[in-house]
Amino acid sequence: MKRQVLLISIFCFGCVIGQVSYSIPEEMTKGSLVGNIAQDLGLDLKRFKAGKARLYTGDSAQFIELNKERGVLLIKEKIDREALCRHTTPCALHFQITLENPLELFPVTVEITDINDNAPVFQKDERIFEISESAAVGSKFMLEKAIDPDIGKNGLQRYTLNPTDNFILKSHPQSDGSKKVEMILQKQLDREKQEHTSLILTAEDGGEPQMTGTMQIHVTVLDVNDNAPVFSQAIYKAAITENSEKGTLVIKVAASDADSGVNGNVTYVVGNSMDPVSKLFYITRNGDVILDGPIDYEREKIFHLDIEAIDQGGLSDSSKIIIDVSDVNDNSPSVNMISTSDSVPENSAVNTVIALMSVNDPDSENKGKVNCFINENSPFNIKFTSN
Ligand SMILES: [Ca+2]
Ligand SMILES: [Ca+2]
Ligand SMILES: [Ca+2]
Ligand SMILES: [Ca+2]
Repeated sequence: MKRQVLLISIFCFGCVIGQVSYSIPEEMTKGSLVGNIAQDLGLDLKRFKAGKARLYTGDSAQFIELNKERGVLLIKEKIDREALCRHTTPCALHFQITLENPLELFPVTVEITDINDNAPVFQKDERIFEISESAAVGSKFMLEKAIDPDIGKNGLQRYTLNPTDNFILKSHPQSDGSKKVEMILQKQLDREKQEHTSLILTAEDGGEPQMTGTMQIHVTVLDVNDNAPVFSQAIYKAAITENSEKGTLVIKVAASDADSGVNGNVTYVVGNSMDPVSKLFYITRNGDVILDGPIDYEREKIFHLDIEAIDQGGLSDSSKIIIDVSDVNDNSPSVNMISTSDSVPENSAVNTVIALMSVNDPDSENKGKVNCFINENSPFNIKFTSN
């Protein structure tokens, strides 16, 4: 740094006697050479010493000192252009070299040029946004500006935002030369796909080497109820044994809802309360379908139960449960006399019908199969007229 500064420090504008200007970069270290003032004023060192050469700054702070013996101007105190001039250009120090016997006065100007010694800086490291997933494309979100106290191309040049999946940057030049920065939604957010996004806003200056400042932008996507519950199956199949007790679990059903919180909170109901079937079953919060009444295979062998899943926002899905009732042997065969004869003549022919009866068992298959017997020693026999 020191060496580079020394090399570029001196500019003597034509060396007009009586008026000297130098141009030096800011931040030169104490003791660095600003200019060979005696030579540039065309004076020899004897005159400098005899004339008691002095540097006069008036009231302003003295950043530069005169070395009378060598006839040179040196840095007395490191100069920070940003502190000295802020955004004013050009930034210059004005002072006089005075001599006595005879009295002479030489104005000197030292222009302080900018170096890129400041990175753009954001006031905060991060910013949090909470944005509804229903926010419209084109929605704008104001971002904080960065500050770079350097000037010209060493000052703030542009902003970038990464990644750009959902948001793009837009900056508007302001009257004070700064830029208003907005983040614009360019693709709809979807909480169900991505609830949190982190972006990096970078501010760049145009210096060499370039300096940058960054800020983290955290976006939390707020949920809206944009998903209905969905049953895991369009049709469920279940089986239950008749005469099962109240409270028996028939089947477990489930519907999922991609939303969060109450938007995804699903409750179940048995559909169509007008249907007597709906009185026989109920569904718990967990989707357990529970028997709530008597079921009799002989009365109903199959149930079609309509069910619904509803979220707190009122979105719903429906499904069906087909419940097969299985039979148990809960009926004894019954014998019903259809007609009987009060008496039978003793000379009745063999195979004369003397009584008609029906035998019935409403249970299914083998459980309903009936065998009929009659006393072996009696003169009567049983014949089947049908199944
Ligand atoms: Ca600077
Ligand atoms: Ca800068
Ligand atoms: Ca929902
Ligand atoms: Ca949602």
